[in-house]
Parts: sequence; structure tokens; C-alpha cells
Amino acid sequence: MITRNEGFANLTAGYLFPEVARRRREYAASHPEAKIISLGIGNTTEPLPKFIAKAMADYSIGLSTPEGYSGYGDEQGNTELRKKIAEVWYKGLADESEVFISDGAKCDIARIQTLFGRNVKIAVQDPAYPVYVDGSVIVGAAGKNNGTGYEGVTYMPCTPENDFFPDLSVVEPDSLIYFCSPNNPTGAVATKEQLKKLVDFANKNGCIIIFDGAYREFIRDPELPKTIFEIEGARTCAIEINSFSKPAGFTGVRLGWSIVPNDLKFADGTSVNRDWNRVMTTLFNGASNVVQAGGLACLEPEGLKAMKEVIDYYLENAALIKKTFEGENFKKAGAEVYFTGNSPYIWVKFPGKKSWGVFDTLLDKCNVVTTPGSGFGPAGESFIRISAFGHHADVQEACSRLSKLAL
Ligand code: PL4
Repeated sequence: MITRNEGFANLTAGYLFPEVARRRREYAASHPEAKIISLGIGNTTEPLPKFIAKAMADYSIGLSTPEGYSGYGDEQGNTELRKKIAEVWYKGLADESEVFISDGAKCDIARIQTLFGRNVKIAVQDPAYPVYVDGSVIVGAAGKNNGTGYEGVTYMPCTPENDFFPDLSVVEPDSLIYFCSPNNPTGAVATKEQLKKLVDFANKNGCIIIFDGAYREFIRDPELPKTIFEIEGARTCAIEINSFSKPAGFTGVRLGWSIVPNDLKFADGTSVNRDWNRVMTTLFNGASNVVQAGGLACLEPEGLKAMKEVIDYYLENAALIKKTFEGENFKKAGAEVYFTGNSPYIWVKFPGKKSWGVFDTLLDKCNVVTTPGSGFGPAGESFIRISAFGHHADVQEACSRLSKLAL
């Protein structure tokens, strides 16, 4: 018989978000009267801007005509969209040959692991979006969990004590470093100086950075970098993975992209861009043509304006959530609130408590779903993450319940 990929046996817990959903379902089944509000999974809730939806509808109708029909496109993506992303979002910091269109950032994070195989050392921010580590375990780049974390993974704690920027000296040379800014789950955004430190470290130590910028459009502080390619030296050490999910509400529509600079090389001098092109053409068949038409509309002035308005809407929710967790009742319980104003996530510490315990309390007493910080890594223990994605009315109701909670 075929032996099981031992990576699956090495995974010590189910994937975080289905686990949150399972606990919510279980609670709902035993409390049918509960009106549960989810501030857990970072899933967009507001309708697509009309201008963007119409572009997809028009393209779709066009497919029913001989002039408008198209079949398979280039696996790397529609040339016009690649060009537009390079122009609008990278302003000359990347060119179209370095842009690869995909069906979303999570899928690229998974595929990118085929580029490096199982013999690469991994370093991750701790806490981090769980796909980086779980995906590494599945492909065998990370091994068994020894109780403090997976073998082959260097955890880089990002805590209030280090202002959520890690001590890079713990990272071994020649590592693949996953770095997310604005960060999920802490909401921290690395400054230009911090990213410069990261880039210099990577260049000096033969590392490659996988920079996840999925929340870039939440950055409101003009001093903060929106892409790692704003940093001198990044073109020789970084890959960026990104997504239309959060800015455009494309979580269900599915569209993302990666930037792999032509200057980035493996140890033997071969081009990473060339191998990524091979991965994308071999293991991917191109993003949906209808969806790519939507992506093009996002990058028109009207689309950019509409996306900003939706993000402003979520940021208003975030400000209310922050204020709620800074309320007297939470203060008395010792809660510490971290929110930068540049991300959809509020990160709250409950010193001395377990994340899943706080999760259960908020679900049971307020019928509000959050995400336990421990699910993002060992340094997330005692924290919970609250997502600002939600209708205003739901967030207001959740905050009203939370503000009355006696802890
Ligand atoms: C729940 C840092 C959310 N089922 O939509 P994509 O694939 O383009 O982007 C996914 C993604 C990539 N990078 C980061 C992210 O935070 C996310 C989405 N994360 C969350 O609540 O943390 C949705 C999670 C989804 C999942 O497993 O990704």
C-alpha cells in the first residue's frame, strides 16, 4: 500500500479556522437561542463595489459572443493586468515580467513551497498566519512538533516587549523567512527602518523573505511601507505575495498575485523567477478570465476609490472594537489592547489566561466569536484576535454586549 505523507501525521492540531468554526457550530447547536456574531475569521462582508462587479458581469456576457470568447489564458496572468499591478501598486518597483497572477495569496503560499522543497530551513514570525508553518509541515520542510514548536522552524517572537519586530539573530543562515506586514494577527506594520534591517539580514545571510502583504491597503500612515520593494536591497532577497481578497472583497471571487524579482537568485546562480514561472505554468492554469477583468477594474481610478471606501468602513469598525476593549471592564481584568490603525485586526492580551479560555468566555457570555491567539503560534498564547470585518450594525451590537461583560 502507499504510505501516508508523514507530514500529515506530524501536524499536531486541525487547521485553526475550521476549528473555530467547529466550536461555533457546537455552541450554536447547544444554545439555539444565541444570536452569534462572528468577529473571528477575517472574511469580508460588504458587497462588491458596483463598478468592479459590473466589469466582471460585462466580461462574462462577452464570453457568450464570438468576439468576446476566450479559453485558457497565459498561466502567469493577463498581460494587461500584470502591467497594471506593476504600474499602480509598485510604481516602477517591479515590472510586468515579475508579476504572476493567481487565485489568491493562500494558494501562492502553498505553491511557493514546491519552489524550495523539503530541505529548506524555515523562520516565521510568532505569532503568524498558520498556513506558513502548517504548509511547511505538510511538504516536509518542517518536522515533528516537540512540544515547543515544529522541528526545522525557527520561531521569531513578535511581542509587545519587542514592539512586534523580531530579533533576527535567532534566524539561521540560508533560511526562508515568512514575514507578514501589516501583520496577521498582531496588526503591527513594520517601518522602513525595520524592513531595511530584515532585508540587510537576508542579503547578508543568504535568506529569502516571503513577504505577505495581503493587508497593504489598510495602511493609512503614509510613512509606512506598503511593499517590501520600497526597501533598497529587497530585489535580491524577497518575494512578495499579495491578494485582492481584502481590498476588493474578493475573498470568494479569488484573485491574488506574487512578485518574484528577476534579480533574485538561488545559491547556484539560477533565477528564482524562472523556476516560479515553471511552477505556475506547470501546476497552475491561470486565474479566471472573468475575475481578472474584475482585477483590472479594481485598478482603475473608480475602482481604487471604491476599494478605499470599503476599507475605511472596516477601519471604523476596528476603531470601535479597540475602544470597547479599552473599556473599564476589560481594563479591570488587565486586558492590554494593541491596534495600529493600519490593519483590520485588534490584538488583545489577557495576562495569565489561556487564549481558548478567553475565546470560550466571550462566546458563552457575549455570543461573540473571536480567534484564539495561541492558534497563530506559541507567542500568541493569552491573546485573542478580533476581526473588524463585519457589518457596522453587527459590530456595534457585539461591542455593546462586550462593554457590559463583567470579567
Ligand atoms: C480563513 C496574511 C484570514 N479560510 O484570500 P487569499 O487566499 O488571497 O488570502 C489569504 C490570506 C493570506 N495571507 C494572510 C491572510 O491573513 C490571509 C487570510 N486570512 C484570517 O482570518 O486570518 C482568513 C482565514 C481562510 C484561510 O484559511 O485563509
